[in-house]
Amino acid sequence: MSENFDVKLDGKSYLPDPSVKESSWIQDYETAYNDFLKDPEGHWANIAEELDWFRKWDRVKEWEHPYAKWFTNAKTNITYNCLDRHIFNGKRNKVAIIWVGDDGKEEVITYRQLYREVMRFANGLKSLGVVKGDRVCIYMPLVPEQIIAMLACARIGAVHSVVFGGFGSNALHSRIKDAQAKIVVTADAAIRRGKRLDLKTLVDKAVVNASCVEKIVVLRRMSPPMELFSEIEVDFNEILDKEDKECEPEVMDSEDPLFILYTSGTTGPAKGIVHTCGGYMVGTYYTSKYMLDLKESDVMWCTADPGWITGHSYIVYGPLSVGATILITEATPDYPNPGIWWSMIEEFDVTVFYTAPTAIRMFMRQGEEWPQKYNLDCLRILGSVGEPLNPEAFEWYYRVIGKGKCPILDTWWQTETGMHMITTAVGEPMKPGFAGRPVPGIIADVVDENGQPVPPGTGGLLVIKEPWPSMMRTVYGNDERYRQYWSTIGNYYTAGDLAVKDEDGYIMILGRSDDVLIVAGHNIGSAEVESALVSHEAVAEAAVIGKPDPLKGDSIKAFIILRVGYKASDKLKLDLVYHVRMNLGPIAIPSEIEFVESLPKTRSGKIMRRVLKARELGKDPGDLSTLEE
Ligand code: 6R9
Repeated sequence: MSENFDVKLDGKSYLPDPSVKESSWIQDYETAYNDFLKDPEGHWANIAEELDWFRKWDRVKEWEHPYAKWFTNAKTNITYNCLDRHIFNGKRNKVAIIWVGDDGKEEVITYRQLYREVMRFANGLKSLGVVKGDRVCIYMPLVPEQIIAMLACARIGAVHSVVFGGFGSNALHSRIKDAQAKIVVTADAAIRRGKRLDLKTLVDKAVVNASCVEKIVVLRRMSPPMELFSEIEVDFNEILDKEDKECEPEVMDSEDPLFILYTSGTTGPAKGIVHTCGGYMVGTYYTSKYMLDLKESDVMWCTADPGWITGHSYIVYGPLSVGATILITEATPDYPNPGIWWSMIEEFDVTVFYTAPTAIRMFMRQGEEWPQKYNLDCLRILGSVGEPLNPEAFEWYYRVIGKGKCPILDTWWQTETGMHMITTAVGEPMKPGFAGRPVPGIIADVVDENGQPVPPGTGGLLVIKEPWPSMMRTVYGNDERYRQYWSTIGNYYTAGDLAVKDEDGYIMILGRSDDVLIVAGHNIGSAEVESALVSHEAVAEAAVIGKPDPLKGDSIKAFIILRVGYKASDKLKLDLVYHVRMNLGPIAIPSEIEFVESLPKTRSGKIMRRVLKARELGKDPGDLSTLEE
């Protein structure tokens, strides 16, 4: 099928100032990539050497398709690398976390304080009977205690399963049961846009018929404090206070599980992705340092929630293992006004900012005047993740936020991959619309259904050809599902995304393969048509689906959110059709356009096209647990 793909690559690129490259950790992408190719295991061993281990590995990699082991028999603890190592290297008083509440309240936590809190909570968990290998479900708002709970689990070898605090009780219930969690750590409430959202009542519902749960630990933030009734409920701060202040890190085998994380599930029921201690640690440390170019002096703000892989890897484990300062906030991007995030960048001197295209497009819709009110000169690096960063959004981000001086890293990766896989290293030419090239250490390609590479400009399936340290090890309780990832296309890891490569090896992501449109025998990625629509001045966001058409196979229907100041009209519809025709050609023209106020998205901000399609065709949309209300 992929032979029919014809993607327009216009070859426009941006070159950052040479000083960016000179001061970057990676220095030169091509040299780094070629060095990796010459000695793949040496590449990973060198990175692992930068971290602390209780015992070094016997072998860097053992690979028996589709099962990989990395840093065999090595012993470590990821919290040792995120905390103790900095404490013993003169950075006790360096700020680890800056937290800003929904109401503007602030908390600043040094590495020493974080280290102490983690050890105390780890001891608290032990006092509840938690031992190495037990699963602990963390269902919390974005507060420092959420990170403390994650690190405390890792400290004692308990496997955390963080469930995003915006999920409802059904989603929480199924995740608790699937992981057979012994403990649920939660809070009385989250605060969003000035409103209190009860979490504890949702936990109460979720634990009905989940007999695995022995205790519920509740962080009480509100006053008067919520009463704790049954004997299974315990107070977060009480278990902190009772215990011993020291907690040695559990000696973890490199291949011991570190966490389970359920995927965002744009296309089906959630899967419990399992990551291990050693490989995940090396992968997130490596990409935080060499891709995001993170230095200890940086203030990194990744706007995800730790409840997603982006938060696990680039709020918690990556930046803390590098020793940077992280900013986290419970504040939403447009409350009390759409300037709130930019004001925080100015106020806290954020240097590395990492967000999602959905947020960027939301800001574009609000207009440039909001970011222009603030001084954003502190920014050094900008990142994007989660969906294709369409050229229009790239250019806005580059010009309005980065003032034309910050490299933009459009990072392609997945819950399953644990770390960045494809991006444009800092200092390299950036091509709007393209994520970039494989991270040194990764062999990625675009292939047809038989696993044969397709020529540049031809669309195909994105695969990873060789194992990497932070790859998932299994799907919890469903190893068969894991094996499918490595057996769909040849012996490669199949990501489920469509992509196209250009002559320079840059990869553009065209969308999920389930969202492909087949119009008159031509394959069209949903992202291509959406990008063309978003490049029209009136369009803030677009989602397209294929509707069965007796003549064409699929006919394209587009759902459009307009930018502030534009009105829906038939004239505008015609303009949009003309615009797509000029950009992509007649084949990609939407036959129907509907103006909408919002689009169905996952709680992590990805458009759920299958929901639009099911609605449109009057079919069952399938699992909706990840759908944002
Ligand atoms: C990190 C994360 C993974 C899916 C992935 C792809 C999409 C992520 C992207 C991107 C285009 C990017 N995706 N980053 N598409 N460009 N830079 O989002 O993990 O929630 O597991 O989603 O997200 O479709 O396959 P996850």
